[in-house]
Amino acid sequence: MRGGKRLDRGNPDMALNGAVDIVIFWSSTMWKELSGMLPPLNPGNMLMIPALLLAGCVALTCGDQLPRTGAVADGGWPAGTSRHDEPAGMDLVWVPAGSFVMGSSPGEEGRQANDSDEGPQHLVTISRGFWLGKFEVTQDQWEAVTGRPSPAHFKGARHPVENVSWDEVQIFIGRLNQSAGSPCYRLPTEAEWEYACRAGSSEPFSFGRDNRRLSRYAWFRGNADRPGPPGRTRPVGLLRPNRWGLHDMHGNVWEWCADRYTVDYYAESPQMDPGGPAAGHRRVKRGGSWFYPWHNCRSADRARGEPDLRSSSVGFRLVRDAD
Ligand SMILES: [Ca+2]
Ligand SMILES: [Ca+2]
Repeated sequence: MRGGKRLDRGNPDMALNGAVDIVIFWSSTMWKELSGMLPPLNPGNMLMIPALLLAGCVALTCGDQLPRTGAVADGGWPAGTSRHDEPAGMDLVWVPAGSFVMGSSPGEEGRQANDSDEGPQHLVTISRGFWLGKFEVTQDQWEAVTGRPSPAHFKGARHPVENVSWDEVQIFIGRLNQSAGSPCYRLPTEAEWEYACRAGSSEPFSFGRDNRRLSRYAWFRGNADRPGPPGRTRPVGLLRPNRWGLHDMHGNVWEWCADRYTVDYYAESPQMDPGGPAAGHRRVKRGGSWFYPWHNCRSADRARGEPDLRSSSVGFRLVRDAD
């Protein structure tokens, strides 16, 4: 059985905003590097500045090593194109191929002393576009696929399923692939997850750097306990999506990724489609949750868990590979 074909074209403005963010980031990075090479400014060498800026713009346009923006169409769909997928009963969003700077700098606001695993920042290329769940997998979807009651601690058909281990998610994916007739569903890699979470932004959050705005996008410790009972998940999709139309990437529940976790992986990961270290027992989870403070919801924050860990803070969303 194949997935539904209903397509909803993405908003080109959302994609363009992401492109502008990346160009600004790389322009400022290039300027910092260039300014470190310059002699002290005086009327004679100030004439160099326009020439260097022009050279920088040419390099941004032509350089093979510089990132393509996340706005480049891939497979014929712009970022944010949505699709309803019948086998999984999920809404999916198209994430186009592209490149981004993964990780955070040591000075990023909110990065903690034990967040050194977010560095070094490095260029990553996602070579193939993919469909990603618009929402975390919900309890009604879990029950439809498994035929069993949701194991979640916080009950609700449209709440994210949690209390599911990485190992149990693999069983869920196996059943879904069986019903789809092909191995098209999987967890995102950690790199795919961060790329999709950022949606073109190089700031700590997909919406920028002001964590006071996080309540508009994420359920986290700062807002998940009011109104109503202390801390809990909320139905998916109640808050604003990122620029590519993905909801709850920041907060609600942490999301399992496919990769194994090691603290120093970024020092050795390949640029093209990194898939995590070859060895290691723990698995990556991303995005923070209703129980965790704002800084754990940053796009670059990394966390890990044993593959048999069950927690009311941890759920997942799925990738469907392009047909
Ligand atoms: Ca989440
Ligand atoms: Ca962390």
